[in-house]
Parts: sequence; C-alpha cells; structure tokens
Amino acid sequence: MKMSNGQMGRRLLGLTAAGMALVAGGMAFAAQPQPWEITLQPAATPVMENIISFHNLLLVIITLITLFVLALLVIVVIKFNAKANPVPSRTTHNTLIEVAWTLIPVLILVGIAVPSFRLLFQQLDIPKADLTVKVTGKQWYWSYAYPDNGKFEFDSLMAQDKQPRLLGVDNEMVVPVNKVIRVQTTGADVIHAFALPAFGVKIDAIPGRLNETWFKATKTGMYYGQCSELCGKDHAFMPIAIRVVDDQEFASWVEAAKKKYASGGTSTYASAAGPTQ
Ligand SMILES: [Cu+2]
Repeated sequence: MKMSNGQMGRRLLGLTAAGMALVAGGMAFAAQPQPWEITLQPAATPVMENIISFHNLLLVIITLITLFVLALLVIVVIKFNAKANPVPSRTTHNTLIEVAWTLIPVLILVGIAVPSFRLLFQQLDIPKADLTVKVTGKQWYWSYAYPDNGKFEFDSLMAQDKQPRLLGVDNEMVVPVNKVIRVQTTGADVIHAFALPAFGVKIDAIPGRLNETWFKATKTGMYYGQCSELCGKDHAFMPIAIRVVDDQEFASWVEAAKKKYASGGTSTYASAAGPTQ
C-alpha cells in the first residue's frame, strides 16, 4: 500500500494522538480499543500489569535475536558470495559453534520459561475470592449471576443506542474495586469466550462445564471486552461491559439490582435480539 505524504502525516498524527490518549487514559479510566492503538490496552489488574511487562521483555529478546540473525545473513551475503569468495572453505563441522548454538537457545528458553510459568500460576491460582460472579455465554449475549449477594441474575445485551458503539450494553456487570472477583464461566448453547483485555482475562465459556478465572481491578471505571470464540452469526455483537465502582456504590447497586432483577434474567433488549437455543 502506497501512502502520500499527507496520508503519512495524518497517520503519524493519529499515532501521536493515540499515544497521548493512552497517557491521559490513566486518569479517566475507560478501557476500550482506541483509534490507531498499536499496543496492549492499559492494565487495570496486577495480572495484566505482569502480562504487559512479560510482553515487553519478550519484545526485547525477540528483537535482539532477529537483529542478530539478520546481521549473520548480511555477513554471509556480503562476504561469502561467489564473487567475493570464489574458493569456498570445505569445513563441515565446528564443535565449539555447534555446542554454542545448541546451548545458548536452551538458556534463552529457560530464561523465558521462568517468568512465563510464574505468570501462568498467578493467573490459574485463584486467591481467596471476595465475590463470585457466574457468567453464562448465550447466543448472543451474556448473563451475569451474583450467587453471594441475594442470588440475582440478569442478561446483558449490546445496546445499539449506547456508546461506545458495539461495546455499550443495557445492563453492565458491576464489581467493587480492589476486591478479588472469582469469575465462573459456562455456555448455554455453544462455546463462547469471556475476554477482557484490560484485566488480562480470557477464558472459554463451555456448555456443561464450569471454568474459573479471577481478576482484581485496581481502578474504578468502565472496562470493555468481547466474546472471543466464534459462536455464530452475532458473535461480534455480544460485548462485555464491566463497571468497577467503590464499595459503597457497589452495595447500593446490589440493593437496586436485587429489586430490578427479582423476576430473573430480564433485559430490555431480550425480545428484540430473540435468543435462540
Ligand atoms: Cu459468543
């Protein structure tokens, strides 16, 4: 794709603006994809912070390796082409180099494995939960059940009249800030996946199975994710919206939710979407 100078300038401007939005985003927190975003969404949980630093570490390692291989290729092309080197060496073995090119990659991989497994255990080893939310993926919306707080359940459907476009929902999942939230996922019809980039959460919602993950959001605000398993024609239209609030606000939301959702999982949009099973 060829770009004119003007296009290039606009693209650069877009990138700069996205970068500044990212910095400013630290204050008024709403985690959602940004125009021209090229990196991961800003972290809102300790797990995601560690995912980002692991990602940055790998980026350095992979860049160094790629540059090293490129340098070797360039040396070979320049020094050992038929013109520069008409009489090739007949060497076939070099024990020292062979040991080195076996051992060094092994050491690099072990070096990567240690922080990788540490991160994996942090994700899988669920700390003592303050709150459990059961998330059910349905064609094509989510249901959230709060078994700890008066056992209510409600549906959450994409709201076409709400911003951000394709991410706003009628009924958000609400959780308290700085609390360990245990998320249990299951599917009602086909496999869905509950994914929220800013929390470092992505877990399948499988019919007949209960999967578990967790997050501890450290900043109040709105967080958006999407179903991440191709689940049918409206797969792209079942966003996940989580509102993180302080304890007091959460308590009053629970009281209101108990009344609002007393009749079970009802949604203002349910009839329009026509869920099928
Ligand atoms: Cu889905």
